[in-house]
Amino acid sequence: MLLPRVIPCLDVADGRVVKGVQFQGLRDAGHPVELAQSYAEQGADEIVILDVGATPEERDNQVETVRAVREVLPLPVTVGGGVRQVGDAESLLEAGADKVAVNTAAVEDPSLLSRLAARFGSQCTVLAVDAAVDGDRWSIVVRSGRDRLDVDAIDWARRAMDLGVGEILLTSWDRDGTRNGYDLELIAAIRQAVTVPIIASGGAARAEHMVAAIRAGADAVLAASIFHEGQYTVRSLKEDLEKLGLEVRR
Ligand code: 0VR
Repeated sequence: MLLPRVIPCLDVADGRVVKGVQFQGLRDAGHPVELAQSYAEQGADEIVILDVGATPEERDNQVETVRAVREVLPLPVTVGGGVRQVGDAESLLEAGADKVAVNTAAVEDPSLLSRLAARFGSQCTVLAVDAAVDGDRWSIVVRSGRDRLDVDAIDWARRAMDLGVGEILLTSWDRDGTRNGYDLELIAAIRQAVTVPIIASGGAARAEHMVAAIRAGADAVLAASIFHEGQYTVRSLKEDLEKLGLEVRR
């Protein structure tokens, strides 16, 4: 059993880290390079940088942000947001990203996933699934939560794995920014459906939430709010995880 990864997430718009609730009400949370550097110093295992801006210009900014982050830290970096074609992924990987996460563009054209995996390898190809509770199932949301589609999130994750995806970044839209804990049923359902690693995302407030997500089947736990608002450092959270009996990477 691999040791679980603790992954801070930087949602970036207009060159600044932002944070909201259910992708709304985005507030400034700092500078991406400075935050990435401090999280690395605190013991983060990996960083996710999500471009949550809405414009093509943001995509160019994102490449520069990745380059600047890569210059100051050696950690694995996954980058997502606005990746629409192989060329977008290539620019980000060339700038120093290790993995690229795709959501909306893959829903519109699932073959993008197999083309990314064929070109760069499955280990670089991450499917971002933003899932919202929809009766007794979960539907996917795209375009930064603006559109909810009649697509079952579990079926979509399974299909994406068959298309060559190497990891699932699983965000609960309902839990995002709420501090109510991860959607454990969603994690368990996706765990049943895929054999690739799952990064749980959305809702983390404390170590207990992360332990529950790992026990539900996640291989890694992502958080944004609690790190940006300073309640915890990555180090203090890892100490809490160890007190709860969860062995983590030093
Ligand atoms: P918390 O740990 O609950 O703050 O959230 C972790 C994770 O859900 C967020 O960092 C991020 O994945 C939310 N995603 C999106 C977005 C945030 C703002 C706008 C758009 C998106 O499209 O994923």
